[in-house]
Amino acid sequence: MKTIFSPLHAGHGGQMELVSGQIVPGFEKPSRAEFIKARVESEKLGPILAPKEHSLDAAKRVHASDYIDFLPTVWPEWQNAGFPGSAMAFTWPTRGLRGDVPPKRIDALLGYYSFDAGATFVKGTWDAIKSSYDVGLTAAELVKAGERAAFALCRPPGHHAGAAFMGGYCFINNAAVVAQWYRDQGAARVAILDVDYHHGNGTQEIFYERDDVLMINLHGDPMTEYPFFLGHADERGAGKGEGFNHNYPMQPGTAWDKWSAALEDACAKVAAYAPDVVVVSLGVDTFEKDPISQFKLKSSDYPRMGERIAKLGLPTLFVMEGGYAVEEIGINAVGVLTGFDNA
Ligand code: OKP
Ligand code: ZN
Repeated sequence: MKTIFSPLHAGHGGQMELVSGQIVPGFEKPSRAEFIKARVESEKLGPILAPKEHSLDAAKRVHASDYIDFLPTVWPEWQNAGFPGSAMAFTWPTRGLRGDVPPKRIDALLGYYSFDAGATFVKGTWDAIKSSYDVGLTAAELVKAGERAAFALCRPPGHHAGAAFMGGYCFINNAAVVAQWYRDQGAARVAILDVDYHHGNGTQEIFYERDDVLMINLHGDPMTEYPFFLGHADERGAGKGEGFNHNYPMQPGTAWDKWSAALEDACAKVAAYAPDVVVVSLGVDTFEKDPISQFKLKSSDYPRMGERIAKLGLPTLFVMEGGYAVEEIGINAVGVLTGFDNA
């Protein structure tokens, strides 16, 4: 299959993040995408193409317009304010505070538009976000034009970003953008299958009250795993979306036997829904050696994941999300894709 990739992702680098009371170098770093690209080449997955530029209209179909307009202003405003370091929130409008009045200071606005301190800006961040968005849409167009599948090598990832907030390394929700784009191009139903280790809280929020986008998440139980405040099994959708959101929270230590049983159930739901296209939020942080995750999938499991998804027999768009075991990230992500192609 074809891969869409942009070198502009690399300008989003050098971030620090808060882990267990310490500020440490960010796990979501540029080498992730470079390892994946190198593996796409060495495995001869297919051609690697540059993204086409797109207007932000498709982003505003799933995100609040003011949120999307805010993102490119962050770094220039942070510079104007004379703040050092990377642009990062430090106050959030949680229970008991006003969440409806945007303040007039860039560091405060960052809190207004985020749910954690995990989505930080440096000089090249906006260009990377925009390139990741363009990568997603360009890959989506390939599948719309008749390719069986395509790989959007997105960086930064997207699935924690909600309609009007960033967080967890995510800014624009690339999977949500492409799902909506397919609907706007005439698809009657779209299924999103999120196999990243972390619950895709942003994607769930965006489609929670809709029956035209089926949302399925396999992830670490939020009782003990990030993002903690969404992703429980009883979240089944609301209004006409009731029954169109499915969560499979799993315990630390989960390996292929239990994980693949959840995938089997998820695939049965996707098949029953009969979507026009499947969008896979492809995180490979389920890997046994992932530095921030607790599942135990092995490199040999990823091709089997791809084979199972291929068995659905549906047009499929893979959108890159997480995975932090940098040495193996290419082996595992491209393992899914070759497993799919060879099925
Ligand atoms: C993004 B994606 C590690 C803290 C982790 C954020 C994780 C974001 C994951 N102790 N904080 O879903 O891979
Ligand atoms: Zn993740």
